[in-house]
Amino acid sequence: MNNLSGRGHVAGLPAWDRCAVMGVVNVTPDSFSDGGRWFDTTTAVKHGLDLVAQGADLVDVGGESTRPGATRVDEDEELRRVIPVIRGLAAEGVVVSVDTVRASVAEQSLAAGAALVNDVSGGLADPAMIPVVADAGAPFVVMHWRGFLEGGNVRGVYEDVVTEVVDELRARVEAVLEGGIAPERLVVDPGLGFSKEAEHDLALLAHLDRLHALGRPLLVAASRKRFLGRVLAGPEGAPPPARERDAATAAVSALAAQAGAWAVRVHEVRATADAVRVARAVEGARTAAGGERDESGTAGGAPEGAR
Ligand code: PMM
Repeated sequence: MNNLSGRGHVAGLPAWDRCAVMGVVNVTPDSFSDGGRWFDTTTAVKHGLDLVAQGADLVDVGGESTRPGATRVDEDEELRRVIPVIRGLAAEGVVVSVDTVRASVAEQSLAAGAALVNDVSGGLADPAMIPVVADAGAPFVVMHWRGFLEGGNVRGVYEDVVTEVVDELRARVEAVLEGGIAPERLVVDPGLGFSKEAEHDLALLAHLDRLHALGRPLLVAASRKRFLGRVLAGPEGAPPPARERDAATAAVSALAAQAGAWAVRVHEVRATADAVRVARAVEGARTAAGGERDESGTAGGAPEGAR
């Protein structure tokens, strides 16, 4: 199996011929990397449109921070934040995803024009989530999640992080399928930074091929996360602030695209849009070179599943 075989297509969404770019609009006062910047509806819609102009293929709208230690917002407030933004972006033809762990928010977001439900709990936080998404026939992101963090990273203990994340995600995929969501609508996500230390995130990025074994398109959301701060700081230094991690984020986007990710979720779109396009061009050149060698009878066939 070549390293591009995982990309795949998600039923109900456009088919992109490269790793897609999901731009983030956090309509929150406290998201860890961009909290407070896009907090009112007009600013948030404009920001989403700017992300599309910069090369985003879809826009992920969230109204509740999942940052460790963040206080939960109530349902009414979450709805008040996200629904008008989703409506505004969908009216402009943007492919919108809603980032929520609440079934009621997912349901109303889909009614307002969202095309995808991105649930960082993979359906664990709200038992009504899977039935709602199944009934709507919507695509669904299942992220690896061990619960909201209370009082430190107690759940971030692993003997073999890659094996455990793959096994736990497989169990969630099975539960979601049993709940009636169609397999062709599922996306999986290793949940970088969720109950994970920097070395765990890096190990997962080093082994995206093992996540492809789940047989579903893969979303990678590394943008501005803590592990990038650690990498950039080195062993002794202080991590740069979240907004100074965008070049590092674009580097991960190129690596994830090359490893066959279906999409990358990022706050700063332009550099990542360039990164995935370069990765696509290199992939095309590799395919062409493989084809030429094929004609001369000296190499194997074109990569399976690469398109
Ligand atoms: N991370 C965050 C929010 N939503 N969704 C998915 N599918 N995967 C993630 O890793 C993920 C997510 C937290 O980041 P933010 O608060 O900076 O947006």
